Amino acid sequence: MTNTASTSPTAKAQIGVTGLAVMGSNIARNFAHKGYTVALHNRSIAKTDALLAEHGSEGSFIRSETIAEFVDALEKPRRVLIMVKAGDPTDAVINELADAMEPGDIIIDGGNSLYTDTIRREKAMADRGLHFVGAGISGGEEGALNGPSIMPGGPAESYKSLGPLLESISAHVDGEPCCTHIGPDGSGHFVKMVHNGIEYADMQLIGEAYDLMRRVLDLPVADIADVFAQWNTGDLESYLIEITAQVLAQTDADTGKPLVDVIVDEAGQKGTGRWTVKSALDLGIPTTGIAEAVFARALSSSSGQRKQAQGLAGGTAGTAPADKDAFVDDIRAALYASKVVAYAQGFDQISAGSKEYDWNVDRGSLATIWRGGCIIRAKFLNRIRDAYADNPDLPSLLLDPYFRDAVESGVDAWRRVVSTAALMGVPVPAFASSLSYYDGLRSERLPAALTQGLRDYFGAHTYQRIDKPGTFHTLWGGDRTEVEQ
Ligand code: NBP
Repeated sequence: MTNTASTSPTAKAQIGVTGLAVMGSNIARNFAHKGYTVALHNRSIAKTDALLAEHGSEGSFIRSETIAEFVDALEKPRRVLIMVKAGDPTDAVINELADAMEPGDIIIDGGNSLYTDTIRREKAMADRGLHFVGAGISGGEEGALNGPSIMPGGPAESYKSLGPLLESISAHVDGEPCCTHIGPDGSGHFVKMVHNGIEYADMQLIGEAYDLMRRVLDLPVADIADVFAQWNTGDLESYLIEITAQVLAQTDADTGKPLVDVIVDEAGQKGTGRWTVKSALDLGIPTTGIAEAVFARALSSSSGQRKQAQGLAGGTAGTAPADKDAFVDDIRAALYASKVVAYAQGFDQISAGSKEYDWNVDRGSLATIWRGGCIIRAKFLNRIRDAYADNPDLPSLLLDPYFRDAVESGVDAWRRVVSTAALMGVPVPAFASSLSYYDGLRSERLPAALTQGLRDYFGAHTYQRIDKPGTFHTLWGGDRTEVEQ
């Protein structure tokens, strides 16, 4: 074992990090910057040595080559953070560590694991007397180094020992750490998954706003960059709006065109958006904004089909609004309202997941720790935090007085944007579905009554009446009288 910096040969590390690719290296350095001694391990030793060669002088590290050396370098109870690829690699590392660790030690999985895997792993580790903490970590490589948002689940007891370390490396907003114990077993990875789903919706909405300015208003890209920069000084202030202005302002060195015009328009996805939608379907929660965002990426990537469909007529029903500034303002209002819907739906999914798995997730704390460090960090999250502080049982964010006012005052603009987009043939799946969701939510009666009638007709699925209790069926194939079941 080789020691670097000020670590003496017998000193033990307070935390170990295994998996030293971009995320693990930066988190290890972050711990070291905060004064912790960090044990380092990676499957291939070259990464460990590269980290020590480049950054060994930044703090106190202990190098290890084998899991046995790594575990031996840690003070007890041991705390090990795994930052490897999600799925089978994570299982392999957990099993190897579990064989070398002792009851009471803590294994933290900081990767993007599926929450059901985390539930399974936590149970398996608990059976061996080990604490297993599935921790969602957001903020990308920059956040990992300078302060991510951290969402640890797992046993509350482990948070007593682990919490101070994680809180010290997390981002801070108004002096508060962007890290809190989320709840038992898979809760941390579940909320991180929904966070990523909201990130998908947020980016899709931003993309639609940009596309409208481009295709309906014919604004130059540089002007659109300025609009986003301007929006970032108001209610929409957020990391994603800020970097949208920067990406749009970027000129391609080779062609002199805006960079966005030379990037292939096929959006990739690593899977957390898809997981969020699958979970929403299982829980029966309409997270339409996230689903539309996932589908929009899928459509963008159907390049063969898109190419062949390019000649399809779009009609001539629409004309561009005459007052461009007024329409830009309408788009801003539509973006804000749709964003409120996306967050309202995401928080609904978190409430449903929390209920399903008995996690008792505090939505206000979640909004608090998403204010900094993570990709969806936004001024807006202060409002969400306040909404849950005012009413912890809020049935929907849309019913909080502040958000209700904000959406109601923008609803006409929202309708103008969606209808203009439809008339002009510009796709706005997230804007439009958010507006439909809003209208569905506020409707006194929905056509679900007819759906129930149809289901009863073809499948005798029964229905309930608005005027008396009970379950009823109409004898559709007979004399069409109603019978109570
Ligand atoms: P990667 O997800 O690219 O994983 C690379 C690491 O996994 C390397 O250390 C590699 O070791 C190790 N590994 C693999 Br692959 N298979 C292994 C196995 N069977 N046994 C042991 N180690 C194995 O790294 P990353 O981008 O730094 O992300 C790490 C985790 O953090 C992932 O779960 C990711 O989803 C999550 N995450 C990433 C971001 C981000 O912005 N990148 C943000 C938030 C969370 P090797 O060097 O020997 O090949």
